[in-house]
Amino acid sequence: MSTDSNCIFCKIAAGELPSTQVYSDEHVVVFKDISPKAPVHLLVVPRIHVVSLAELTSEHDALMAHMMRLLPKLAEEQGLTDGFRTVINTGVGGGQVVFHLHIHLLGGGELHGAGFVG
Ligand code: DGP
Repeated sequence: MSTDSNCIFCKIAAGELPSTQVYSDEHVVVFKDISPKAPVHLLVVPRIHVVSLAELTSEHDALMAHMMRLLPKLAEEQGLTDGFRTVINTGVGGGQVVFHLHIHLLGGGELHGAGFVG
C-alpha cells in the first residue's frame, strides 16, 4: 500500500500516532478531529496516501465511492438524523493544512451557509 512515512494521517492510519477512532476498514480510518468545529467533527481518511482531490486518478474511483457512501452511515451512527455537512479542502487556496486527502464530516450544531471565510 502506498503510504508516506512523513505524513501525520498515514501514521494515524497505521496506529503509529494516537487518535480517537470511530470506524475503520481495509480502505479507510475515521477519527475525531483534534480541533472540532462542531459537536460532531470526524475525518474520513483513506489508508493510502493521496495528497488531495487534485491528485485523484481513475484508480481511486472505487475508494472515493466507498468514502462517499460511508458518510451517511457514519452520520446516522453519530446521531445526525436531521443532516450533516461534508467538507474537502484542496490545496493551500482551499485551506488544506494536512496534505493527505480527507473528508470532514460535521454536524450536531447550528451550521449555516457554506461556511466560507475570506
Ligand atoms: P484541513 O484544513 O482540511 O487540512 O484540515 C485538517 C484537519 O486535521 C484540521 O481540522 C485539524 C485536524 N488535525 C490535524 N492534525 C491532527 C491530528 O494529529 N489528529 C487529529 N485527530 N486531527 C488532526
